[in-house]
Order: sequence, then C-alpha cells, then structure tokens
Amino acid sequence: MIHRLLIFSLILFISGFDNAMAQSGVSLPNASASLPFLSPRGSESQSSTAMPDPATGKPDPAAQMAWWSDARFGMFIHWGLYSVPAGEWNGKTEYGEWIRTSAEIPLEVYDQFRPRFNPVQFDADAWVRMARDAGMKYIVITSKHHDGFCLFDTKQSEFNIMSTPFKRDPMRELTAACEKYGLKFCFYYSIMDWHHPDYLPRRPWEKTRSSDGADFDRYVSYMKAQLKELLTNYGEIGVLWFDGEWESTWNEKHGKEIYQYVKSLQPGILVNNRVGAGRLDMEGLTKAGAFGGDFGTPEQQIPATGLPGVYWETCMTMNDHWGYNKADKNFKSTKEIILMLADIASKGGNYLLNVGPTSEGLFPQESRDRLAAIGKWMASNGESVYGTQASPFSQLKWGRCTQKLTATGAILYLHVFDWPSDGQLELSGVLNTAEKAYLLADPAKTPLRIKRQNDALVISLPERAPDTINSVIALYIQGKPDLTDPPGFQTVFDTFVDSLSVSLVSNRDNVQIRYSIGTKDPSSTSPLYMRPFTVKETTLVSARCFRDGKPVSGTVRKEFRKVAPRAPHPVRVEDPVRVGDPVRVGDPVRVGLRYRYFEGAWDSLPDFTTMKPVKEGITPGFVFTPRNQDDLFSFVYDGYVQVPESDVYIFFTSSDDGSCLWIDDQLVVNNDGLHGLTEKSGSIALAKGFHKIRVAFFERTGSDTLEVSVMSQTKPKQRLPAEWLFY
Ligand code: H79
Repeated sequence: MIHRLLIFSLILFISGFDNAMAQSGVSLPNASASLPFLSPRGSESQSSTAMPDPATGKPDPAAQMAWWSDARFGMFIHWGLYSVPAGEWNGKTEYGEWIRTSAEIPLEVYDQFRPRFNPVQFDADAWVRMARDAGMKYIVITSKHHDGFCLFDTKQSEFNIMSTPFKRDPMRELTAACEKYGLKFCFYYSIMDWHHPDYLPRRPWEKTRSSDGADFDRYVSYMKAQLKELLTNYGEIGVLWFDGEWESTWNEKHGKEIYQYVKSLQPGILVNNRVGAGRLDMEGLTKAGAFGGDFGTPEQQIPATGLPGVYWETCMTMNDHWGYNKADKNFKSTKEIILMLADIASKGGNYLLNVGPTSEGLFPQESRDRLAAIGKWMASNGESVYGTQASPFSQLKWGRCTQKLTATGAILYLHVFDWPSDGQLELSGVLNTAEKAYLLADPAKTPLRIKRQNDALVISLPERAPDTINSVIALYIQGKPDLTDPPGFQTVFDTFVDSLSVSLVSNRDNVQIRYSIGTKDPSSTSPLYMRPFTVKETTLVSARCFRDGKPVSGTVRKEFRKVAPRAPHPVRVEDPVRVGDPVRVGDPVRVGLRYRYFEGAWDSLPDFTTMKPVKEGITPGFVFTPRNQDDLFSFVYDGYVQVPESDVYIFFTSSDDGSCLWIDDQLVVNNDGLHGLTEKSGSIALAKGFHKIRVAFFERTGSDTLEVSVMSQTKPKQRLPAEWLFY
C-alpha cells in the first residue's frame, strides 16, 4: 500500500491537479495522463497473430495483445435470467444481475424465471451491427454470471438456455454475426456460482441449502468442462473474462491452472486478471507479486494516470446496473461516454462499455441512442482512438492526447474538449518541428496554421468547434517526440501552519528549473531552482523548465496557503506518558479509546447516534475485539488524539469495507462504502495538544481490515501511534 501510494503521489505531483474535465462540464474520475514513452508496446506491432519468440518458443505477449490493444473499445453484455425480473422484487426496483442474492431469492423460486425467459426478439445480427456501428471492435458476453445460469448450450448442467422456451443457443448465433462483421467474440465467465451444488461457500442467508457433500474440486472440474465447451464449440474466442474470484475458496493456484488450461485450448486467447486471486478491489489491478493474467480490470472507474507497462481495460455501465433494470434511467450522456473513451485512450487503456438487454432480447432504447451517437463520433474520429498509444503529456488544460509513432515522427491526436475562445490552441513543451495539422472531422484535411511560440506550438483553429463534444486535431511532428512537461511540485502539503519547504522536480534530463513568485511566467533570469526553499506566508509559486536559456516547457503554478491550526482541547498530561499509565493532570484522560460495537448489514456507515451498541468499552487502538462474528459488524472509536506539534496533519484510513475519520467533529477522511481494501486521506491543521478523534468502520462480508495512519511535514507516514490516543 505504501509503495503504491508513493508512486501514485509522485505521478500526481508530477502531473499536477489540473482538472480539465471540470472545465468541460463533465466530471471524470481524474484528469491527468500517463508518463511519457512507456506505454506497453510500440505501435509497430499491428499483427493479430501471435508469433512465437524464436529464442524461447513462447508466444510474444505484446503481439498477442496487439489486436486487443489496438481495438480500444468493446461492448460488454450482461444478459441472463435476471433480465426477467428486470430489477424488481417485492416492490423494490433496485436490483440487477445480483438479484438472486441481493433480494435473497431461494434457488427454486429463482428457477421460475427459466420458463419465462423467451427472448424471441433476439437478433444476433442486429446486436453485433449496433456494436460495430458504435465503433466497438469486440464483444464480451456473460456465458454464465454469478447466478450460475448458462447462456449457452452446455452438456454440464440443465440450468441453461436450452431448457428455456427459447431453446436456441444465442452464443452460436453471435459467433456467426461477429465473424460476419469482423468483431472479436469473447466470453465472460463467473467463477462464483450460486447455483452449482459443489460451489462453496453458500450465501450467508441460504440457511436451508446444505453444503453437505459439496466438493469444490469437483466444481473446478465442472468449470473446466464448460470452458472446454466454450473454447471448442464457438470458433476463435478473443478473451475469457473471469469474474467472481474473490471468495475464500478460490486461490492463485486455481487461477494459474485455469489460465494454463484456457491457453492450452486456444493459445491466442487473452485472459483477464480476475482469473487469479490477487485483484486489488475495484481499482481492478493486481497486487504486486500476485498472478495477474493478461490485463487489469478497473471496474466503474478510470485510473488517475496511465499505468506504464500494464495492460488494462475499464469496464463500465451506461446507467447504474449491468443487468437490465427497467427503472434505472440514470444513463450517462453521450458526451460523458465519448470523453471517457478519449480519457481512457489517452491513458493507454481499453473501454468496455456495458449493455443490459431485456428478456425479450432487445437493447434498451437509451443504450441504442448512445451507441448510435458514439458511432457517429467514431466514424470521423476513430483514427485517434484505434491503435493509438498513451498521451506523451502529463496534462493538457483543454483536453487529452493520443499518439501514433510513424516512420519519420509521430502523429499527436489532440482531443479538444474546451475549444479556445481566441481560436489559438497552445501545445506547450514541444520542441519538434510541426509538419501539418488538420481536423479529423474535415474530409478535405484543410491545413491549420501552426506557429512556434518559445516551447509551444500554437495552432490556429476555426471559430467554431466542428464537434460539440470532442474535436480532434491530427498534428504531424518530425522526429521522435521531444516533449517536456512542466516541473512538478514534490511537496505533499499545500497548506502549512508556520512554514513549508517547497521542492520541485522535472522528469526530463538536461533542463534547469526556474521559478518565480506570483503569476508571472518564470523567465531566463528568474531564480534557478537548486534545492528546496521555504515559504512562510501564503505564496503562489510558478515554475518552468529551461535549456540553454530558453524555455522548453509550459509553466506550472501552485499556491501554498498558510492556515490557522485548530485550538486544542483543555486536556493536559504529564510527560512522559506510557501506554497504560493513568494521566494525572487536567481532565481525567487515559491512554486508549472508547469503542462501541454494533451488529447489522450495511452498505455504508449508518448514523450510530440513536443505535444501541451490542458492546462497549475501552481499547488500546483500532482493533476488532471483542466481537461476536466475522461479518456484519461495526466499530466506532472515540477519544482524543494528542499531536506533538502545531502542524498540518494528513490522516489516512485503509479499510475493507468502509470507514470515516473525524477530528474535532470535522470529517477528515471519507472512505465510506462497500469496498475491498482502499486507502483514503484528508488533511487538517491542528495546534499542539489534544483533539477529539472519532473513527467509524463497518464490515459487511469477506475480509476485514482497518488501519489508521498519520503524517506531517516532519513525521513520515506511520500508523497512528497508540501513545497518541486517549479517552
Ligand atoms: O458483472 C458485473 C458485476 O455483477 C460484477 N462485476 C461486473 C463486471 C460485480 N460483482 N461484484 N461486484 C461487481 C461488486 C463487488 C465488490 C466486492 Fe469485492 C466483492 C467487494 C468485496 C467483495 C471485489 C473484490 C472488490 C473488492 C474485493
């Protein structure tokens, strides 16, 4: 966790926190792009056949990934028995593909959806055409979701599409249509299975469903038999997309075995990281050292930056459900989706966008509308998405960039989200000679005027943007991109109490950093940055890279604000205090914290004020004792934290599931919600002495962790010491 945080902080500080998305009126998870020149592969490997490495005889991974990486855009389809209730059960309309478990529907009752699944309107040809017309290059469909229902003709279980009134194998029809339209056909397959008698564990609420005689090894054999069917009966499959791997019965050994098995059946196939057991929650990447398949799978989120050396694909719903939900009209706009696609491509990733068809076999109208609109954009601008690499710039004020290397230089695709009002598009930090530029949406490729202004290329644009969402300019440059990002501030804190040490760094060799105080751009005579300097008042610092006395990058600016610390509480102690020592002066505070322990099923932290705890008492720190059960509980810790000096403190909680931290009744860390191990942080200025602290944590199911850490300018990040805690 610590390493990850450091790397992420570094990337964030290098790239700054410019939020171009906010300016464009759309909020995307984050705005910065990737580090230069480190995308997984060169654009030269366009071949879709994986040639074995002549030295090792093993297939070359970059060549195997080539079709997928070039594709950039695919369709996810969630379709199954859950499409019949369409999200509704017992008057509630909040469900999706998880309905069997979320609404606690017994096996026999759920089985009643089978005679009602008859998608007579299903038209494989029309589905694949809608994907193709949207510009999507592959389709990943649920061959079996967590409910265990198989959407294909399997001999391994009765619980499949052939035992519905439909009696057709939609997978066979989709295979044919994908072949016809040139899309790669791919299968989603859930490891977790709430139907198969040998799958373990049972759902906690399935009290009457015995697990006597269940044999997980036999379940793995069942999986293999089904995977064999999927990989022999439907031609060439692009990807096997596993999911539902997080329960305790699945381990890395299973993952490696299944991965090898799948590859033995189709050597060219790609397998996502969820085949293993090392996924880091919804960020979707694999823990260091764990087995991670061929690519990472962020779910419902876009990484803040590119991930050099890592193949990844963000999967995302168009509304708030994967499976069809008739009540969910909360669809993302076409604009949001197009900007996300550009954002993802600029970070070197793929976008797998979901459709949840109805049980009649139709795509919801809202999805059809969006697919058609995206397709219109892709028809003019697809060149800036397919086969591109991550942006070479860390950030661009007006949008995003993707690139393709050519024999003589590169094409930079400038995705302009915010059309400049003065018609001048500035691209800072580019030393290459520009060859030409034109709008991708202009079939005549009318050249745009380009002029040089120090380190920047300035392109003159027509008054009106050709596209209201994202107009793309193809800019041809000579030679390998010679680009310089503005310097980055390495200082973690942007507020301080007394003084702050400010440090700068450039990711480019052979440049000098010059800085100035205030908004004026640093010039060749501004102070040369040699070592960290100290600010004692609120200060705006501007910095820029120079070479041979000439600016070679744009300017970065950051304000460091002096803030007043919150006054301490009138609690005094005599030094030295050791854990367990009673405190003798002032209010009667002692080392430790008060805790309250609750039981219940929550998706986020409830308001505990009116709730009666199951237990309460004193604890030395943030531990889960005493408790009665491993799941469905909550702890609230209250007391004082004694900070050693007046300073700005960053507090962190790392928890699975949700947690929040308050200091002096102010919410500092919001890490709430149902999630795997996730770290969040927040800062607050505190005067030396005692401050109220409260930490609340809840655990639904699965593994449980709560770690509370702290750092200040003078103290590196550490677990919040027990010696600082009092009640
Ligand atoms: O098929 C769709 C969803 O039904 C499925 N994945 C997408 C593609 C999905 N299953 N579960 N979830 C989404 C959310 C589950 C999250 C959690 Fe966990 C499971 C929280 C704790 C256990 C995964 C593993 C995230 C953290 C650890």
